Amino acid sequence: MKLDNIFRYSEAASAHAKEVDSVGSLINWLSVVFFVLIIGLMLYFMIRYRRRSENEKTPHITHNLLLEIAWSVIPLAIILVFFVRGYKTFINVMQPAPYAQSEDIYVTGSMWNWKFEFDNGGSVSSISSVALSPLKIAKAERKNLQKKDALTDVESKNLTKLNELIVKLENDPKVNNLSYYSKNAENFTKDGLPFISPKILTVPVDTPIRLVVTSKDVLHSFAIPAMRVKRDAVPGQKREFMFTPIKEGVYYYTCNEMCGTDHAFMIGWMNVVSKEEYAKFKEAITPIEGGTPAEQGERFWAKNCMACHAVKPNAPKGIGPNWYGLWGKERTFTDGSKAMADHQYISEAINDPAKKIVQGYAAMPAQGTFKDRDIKNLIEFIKTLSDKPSEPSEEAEK
Ligand code: HEC
Ligand SMILES: [Cu+2]
Repeated sequence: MKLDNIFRYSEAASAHAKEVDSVGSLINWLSVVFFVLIIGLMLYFMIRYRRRSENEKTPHITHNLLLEIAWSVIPLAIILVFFVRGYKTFINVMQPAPYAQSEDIYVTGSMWNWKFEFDNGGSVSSISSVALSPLKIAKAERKNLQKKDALTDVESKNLTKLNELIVKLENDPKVNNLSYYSKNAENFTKDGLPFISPKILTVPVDTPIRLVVTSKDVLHSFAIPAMRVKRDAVPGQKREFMFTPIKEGVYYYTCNEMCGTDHAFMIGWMNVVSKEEYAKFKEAITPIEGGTPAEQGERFWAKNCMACHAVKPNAPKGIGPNWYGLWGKERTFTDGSKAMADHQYISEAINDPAKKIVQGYAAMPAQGTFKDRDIKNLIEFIKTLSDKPSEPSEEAEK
């Protein structure tokens, strides 16, 4: 048995996991050493210097300089070692690599599940605890009915039935605890359906994965123990972290912030698969309606922007600049300043066209404000308008 197994780390399945464990082991072993040393000395001194008779007097010692310096400097040195090792590992995980190299997934926590959105517009969610409890399903249905202004005969009968069912379920101790829990347990069984269903968070092996974490309601925290990552999900903020899975397999993720009654059910599996499998997974979750973000962006362009902006190489000069090859290109403006065509620039060019005017053109007439999602789609479309669609890297949204 390896000595470190005493500390029972979960499987180390990401590139930086070993490093995290070694920092952990260092701290744990030092704690063991100091525990034994301190408790040992204490016990020894208790016996060795115990009071032997009623009139024994303790010698008066004011201080010992050497000893005091030693017990200040040695712990300081040890703590500095913790700091340097911990900081190096921390930066390694939290400092994002360039976008082009990573697979970016948006993670949104809400009461009580996680939603994962991929760059092809597809998304998967963890199983919401609401869907697992017959009581919660009934309550959700009742709420929907109660929202309506007028109910049909059938609906009002249903409402009566639901009310009866809810009372019955609420008084059923099995539903309130055991069966509820075991139903969850079934859903998270390793060999159960979720693994072959596209409903599982799936990521490719040996690829840097960037998770952009946020929350819809309260504070949650997204953690994958086997990857040794964890980041708080804060409403209104997009927080990033990266990891590179090194082993195919199934690992669990969890909410690590006590967020309310069903906090414990904000769990699910993450499936690490080969790159080929991953491509299949992504295909499976591609939305049928609406198309990919790039396709939606193209439709948006055809409706609103086609009159002035061409998108084919070598198109004749129009009223506005051709978008072909625009992504990542350096733009020069009438005032001589320059900027790179990235997320920030294109969003600004649409929302505030008078701010920077491309050299050789008249100012673009204001197009009104568009939804964040439309602009995102449009940018995805513009990214495809080049010989090298993945270049340059995607920019962080600030
Ligand atoms: C009436 C013509 C017209 C329409 C319609 C129009 N634009 Fe423009 N657009 C221009 C002109 C002219 C420029 C160049 C001057 C400038 O930068 O403001 C421009 C510049 C741009 C740029 C900067 C391009 C570059 O090469 O750096 C972007 C991005 C852009 N437009 C987006 C849009 C979007 C998105 C739409 C549709 C919602 C749209 N435009 C509709 C005329 C138009
Ligand atoms: Cu939570």
